Amino acid sequence: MQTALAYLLERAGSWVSGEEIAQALGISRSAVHKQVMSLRDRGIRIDAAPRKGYLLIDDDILEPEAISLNTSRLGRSIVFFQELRSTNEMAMTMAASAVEGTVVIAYVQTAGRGRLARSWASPSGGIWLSIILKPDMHPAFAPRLTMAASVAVAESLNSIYGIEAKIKWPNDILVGEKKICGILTEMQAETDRIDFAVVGIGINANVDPSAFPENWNATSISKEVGRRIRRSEFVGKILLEFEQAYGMIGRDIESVYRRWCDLSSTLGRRVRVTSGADTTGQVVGLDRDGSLMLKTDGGDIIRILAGDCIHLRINDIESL
Ligand code: BT5
Repeated sequence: MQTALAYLLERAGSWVSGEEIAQALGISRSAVHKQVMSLRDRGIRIDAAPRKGYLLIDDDILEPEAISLNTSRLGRSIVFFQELRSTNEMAMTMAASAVEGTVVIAYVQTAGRGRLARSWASPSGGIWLSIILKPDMHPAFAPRLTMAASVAVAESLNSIYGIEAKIKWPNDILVGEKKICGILTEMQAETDRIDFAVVGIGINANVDPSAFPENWNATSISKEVGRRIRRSEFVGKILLEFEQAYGMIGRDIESVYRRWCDLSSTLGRRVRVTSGADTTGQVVGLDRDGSLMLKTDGGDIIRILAGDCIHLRINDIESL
């Protein structure tokens, strides 16, 4: 236990005396008081009352010391912002001099970005974070970073909240057909090696999806589970799952690839893929490099490395 905030979080909802915190942290009561005052200055709502001590009012906070970290490298450095244009933009700027595993996180993004210059709505209540990576990897394998992140998020949604999340190729996490998370991997690379990569993860956590345009077909964790979640806990879980998956993709892709296929909502579907031109057909496979194998309506089997994909309604898997 290192900070008053971490201690108060553990006891969220109850009054905790300054004496108790001071003892647990091995510091003086006035040092505890100082920490609490500075937390309040940062906008964290903590009540204080004589004889009762301190009470953390809102436990859904994302300050670095609140995040439940069990990782060995990822998130050891967390750069936190109340508001930022985009965590990916910031992470790309910082990456060259940052240590691998640095995480950039913000409560609100004012210019959150999706792929192909699209924008990503990032109101307060979501999880908007980016992870800086320095993988010893050929740029052609970069889609594996998105693969690992997708598996980490989908499995975490499932294991913590019982949400049956699936992966829509190439970078969405869906519940049913509704988007709960989008992933944006960007990198700087030479022809044969990646200098650094940034994996951006946007999750509609405690967000009301009815505030978004209907045609986005969005959902959120709070909508799915019917209550607000504690985001600090979920961020810790995703970072742990991602660290494990990331550790595997460099040497043995098989386990992550298998889980990615099992979680795919695109495999077997009739889709329209836009990658330059539009192609309609049936998805007959997913490959270890992250590509999609499409049996076109003309009968050819083609491989698509990147693009936008729309799931079409008729789901005829008989011809597989
Ligand atoms: C993505 O793009 O899905 C990648 C989104 C990545 C966002 C994270 S947040 C942290 C990090 N920092 C950033 O600046 N970005 C990353 P794409 O597949 O292009 O989907 C974008 C489309 O999703 C938009 O055109 C909208 O239709 C829809 N959309 C936008 N905001 C959304 C939201 N919050 N929830 C669901 N759908 C959304």
